[in-house]
This record gives sequence, structure tokens and C-alpha cells, in this order.
Amino acid sequence: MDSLLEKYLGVIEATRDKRGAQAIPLLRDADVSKLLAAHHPDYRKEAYRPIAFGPNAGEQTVHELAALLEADSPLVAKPANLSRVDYEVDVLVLGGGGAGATAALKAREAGASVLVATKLRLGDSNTVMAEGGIQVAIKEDDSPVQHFVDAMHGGHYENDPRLLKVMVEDGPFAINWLDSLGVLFDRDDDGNLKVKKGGGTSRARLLACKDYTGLDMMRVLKDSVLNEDSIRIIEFAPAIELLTDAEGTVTGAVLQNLDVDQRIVVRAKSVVMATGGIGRLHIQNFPTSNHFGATGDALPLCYRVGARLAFPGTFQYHPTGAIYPEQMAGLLVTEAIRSGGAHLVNKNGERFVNEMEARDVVCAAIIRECAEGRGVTTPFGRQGVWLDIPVIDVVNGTGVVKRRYPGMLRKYERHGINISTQPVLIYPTLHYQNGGVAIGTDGQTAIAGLYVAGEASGGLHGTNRLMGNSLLDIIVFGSRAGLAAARRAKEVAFGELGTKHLEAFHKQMAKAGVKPTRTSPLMLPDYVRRPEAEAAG
Ligand code: MEZ
Repeated sequence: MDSLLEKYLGVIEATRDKRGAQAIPLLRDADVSKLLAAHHPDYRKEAYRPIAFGPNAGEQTVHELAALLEADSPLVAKPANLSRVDYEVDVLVLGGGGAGATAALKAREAGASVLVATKLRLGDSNTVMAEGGIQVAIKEDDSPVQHFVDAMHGGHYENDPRLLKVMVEDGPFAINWLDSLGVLFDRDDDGNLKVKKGGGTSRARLLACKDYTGLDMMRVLKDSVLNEDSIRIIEFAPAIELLTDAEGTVTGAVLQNLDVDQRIVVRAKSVVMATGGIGRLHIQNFPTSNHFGATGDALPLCYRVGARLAFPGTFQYHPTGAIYPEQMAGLLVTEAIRSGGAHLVNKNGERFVNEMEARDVVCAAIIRECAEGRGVTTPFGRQGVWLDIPVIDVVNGTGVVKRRYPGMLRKYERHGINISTQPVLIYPTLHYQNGGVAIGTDGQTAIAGLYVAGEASGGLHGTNRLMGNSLLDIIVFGSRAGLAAARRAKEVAFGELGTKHLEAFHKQMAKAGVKPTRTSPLMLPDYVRRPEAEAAG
């Protein structure tokens, strides 16, 4: 057995019965506020600064995002030849994850010609990284209203209520659609959909495909896109700039072919931005649960054409990211495991928070335990606490962990750890951007021709998203954005392709005294440069 585990296994096993009998009450709102202010990373003043110019000028965000927003367009150093148009389509979808695939399918269904351009391969996205489930109110004891109330409370009442209303009400239809496409949601022996509870919710309303829900959803969405012959797909071609006409309407985009150093010019009547989140920016040096391409590309691209961001300063640090073994650092250990009864345990064998609090609360409590000396240090110097997964089998009978969490079991097995019998070490991992581009209920932005769906958008989740609401978000708003983009395409002609918006952007930049030293979007994480930067101090 591993020496780290050997040292602590005794205390974890010896305290299990006592811990199991302990009822930890949910914190009162006033105590939640205190805990967050003291320990949640969103409250670390030194990690934040005001954005220097643009639609969100003066608002606080993390240094990493501010730098992206204030960086220059790659087209300045190397302009694209806009007179040679490579593709002309009704709807250009940027991003090949769940939101992008849904938008493409719905736009096509509505009669639009569609091109999907994606940075990596179709399906490479945070959608496939979402494990525990999708929230939707479908059971008799539940309702969209109850779902709305839970999400509002979880988001600290900052959520845009118009967006949230649409999501909870469209939810059951979204599930019907996924079911009809072939998503294999877990069912009981009578064939009824099974539900479980997520953190911060008053009802069990998570539908799941074991512990690989997002992966199964993406499987069918991807197949559906591939089966739709008329949807064109370009892989390894991220967008590097949006194109606009003289009125500032979005009329297309320039893509970068990653295989050969070549620009691709697309003219479109509508553009749906669905490029996902920002985890690979490793905000505040956190490890991340995100996929390799999650570099927040939508944010600078939309910002440069004048779109405002909602909540640019709030991020989700998923409470249970793996920290040991080192090769797994940042990988998600699904919340479904806490929902199944696992305990969070400090080095003294004590539980210290109700495991079913909302994510930001659990995250802050774990950080507090480590900051106050009750954490465990890994051989690589990471601090964390134990997630006692074996207690699930102790309480429910041998084999439950294996049956419910085959994905987690396999990930740890590769490193010689059996989660049915061995607790694992965890610490918060950067998981989700709560904020993003401000949208209306059809994914429309304030910029004509530009729609945003999924994690790239902001407002729906307030300042803290609840588990499973992202998988619902991508389907509901992917659909709405795809349909609205197709409707617009029927009503407008193709526009001229230009970069006049960059002139306005540069004027604001100069007025703020900012001299850009880099370009955005980042496209790929800069791991190669990181050690040099650290060495330089
Ligand atoms: O919504 C999520 O982020 C999710 C389902 C994550 C998880 O813990 O499994």
C-alpha cells in the first residue's frame, strides 16, 4: 500500500462509524457569506484588477482574463485576405462541444446551411468532462419552479431570472430530445428514469449515465452531427477574429488552420459562439478539470466586437479535484460521489462541512481546513483533504462504488488505487467560468449577428453554478441559439467582411494607455512557457 495512505488509513477507518452518525447541518446564509469571504478564491483581492477599457471597463476580473481582454488581435501583425472567402454559410458555429453540436443540429433542422469550426476535434470539450449528471425537474415531487428556486439560491440570487426561467421550463423537452437521440440515462428496473441529488438542491433531479453523463451526451450529439451530411465540419481550426460590416454587425470569422499555417475566411449571416470555458488559463495557478482547448476564446473575441461580459470575475472551483497521484492533479472526482454518501475528512479524521452544500461553500471549507493546518500534504507539496469513498460500500453494501462509478474506478485503477477500498486526496480544481458573454433568452448578444451558447455565456448561473445545470444549459441555449441564428439567416443578406471594430478597439486601448504585448485568443495553453516565467520570478 502507498505510504501516504498507510499513514492515514488507520485514522480514516477508525473514525468512520462516528462520522457516519454525525449530522452536519447546512450553514445559514450569514455563515456562508463569512466562509466565502474568508476562503473562496473569488474573494482574493490580489488576484483581481479592473479591466482597463471596453464594455466592462472598470469592472474587476482576474489578472489572467484581464490580460486576454486587453490583448491585440492576431490580424494586426498578420492580416487575413478578406477578399478570398473560403466558406459562405447561413450559420457558422464556433465550437464542437455540446452547445455547438446542439446549435448546429437545430439550425440545420430549421433549414439553414451550417458550418461547424472547432479548435480540436468535434466533441473535444468540457461537455465530455462532466460526469455526475444533468439537472431537470421531471419527478412528481418536483417542478421547474423548485428548480428555479434552488438555482437562484445556489447562484446567490445574482442569476439572470429570464435566462433561468427559460432553462428550467425547457428542461424536460431537452431531456426528451436527448432521449430520442439515444442518450442512455440510468433507469430503474421498471424503466423509469433514475434521479439523484446534487449539492445545494432541495430535490433529487439529476439524471445520469453512471459517472460519464457528459461523455454519453456528446457521443450521441457527435453522431447526430456526423450523420447530418449537410453540416460541414472543419476541425483544428479555431476562430482568431470575428468579422464585421460598417454597422458593427457580425458577418463572419477568420479561422486559423492549425495543421498548416493558413487563415480560413468564413462569411456567415449568423455566428454562434460556443467555444466553452477558461480552465486552461489556470487562474490563480489552480489545476483544472477542463479539456485541453478550454482557453476562454469567446471572451476576447466577443469583447473586441463590443459585447459585454456578465460576471467576468466569478469562477467555479470544483471542490473535489484529484491531487494525488500527481499525474491526476486537477482531474474531476465527480460530485455524484459526495451525493452517494462519501465523506470529506481532514487529517484528524473529522468531517468539517455538509458534503451537500453548494460547490462554492464546500470549496471554501476545504481551503479553510488546509489553511488552518488540518490538510494533508502530498509528496509533490500539494495540500488537500480525504474523500472517504469506501464508506459508500460500508453503508450500502459491497459493489455499490463499482456499479455506480465505473469511470472513476478506472481512472484511479490505472495508478494502483482502488476507490472501493481506498480514500483519495482532493482539493478544489478550476472547473467552470460562472460568467461569460451577456446574452438574451435566444443566446443573442447586443451585437447583431452574434449569438453565444453554453459556458462561453454568462448570467444564467449567477456567481455559483449548481451541479448538472451546465449540461442542461448547453442543450437549452444551444437549441435556442441555433434556432434564432437560423431564423435570422432567413431574414438578412450576407454582409461585407471587415475589421472596422478593431479600429474602435484600438482607440479605446490607446485612450486607456494600454500597449498590448500579446495577442488573444490564446488558442492553446502555454505550458511550455510556464517554467521559464516561474524561473524569471
Ligand atoms: O455540472 C457539473 O459540473 C458536473 C456534473 C460535475 C460533476 O461533479 O460530476
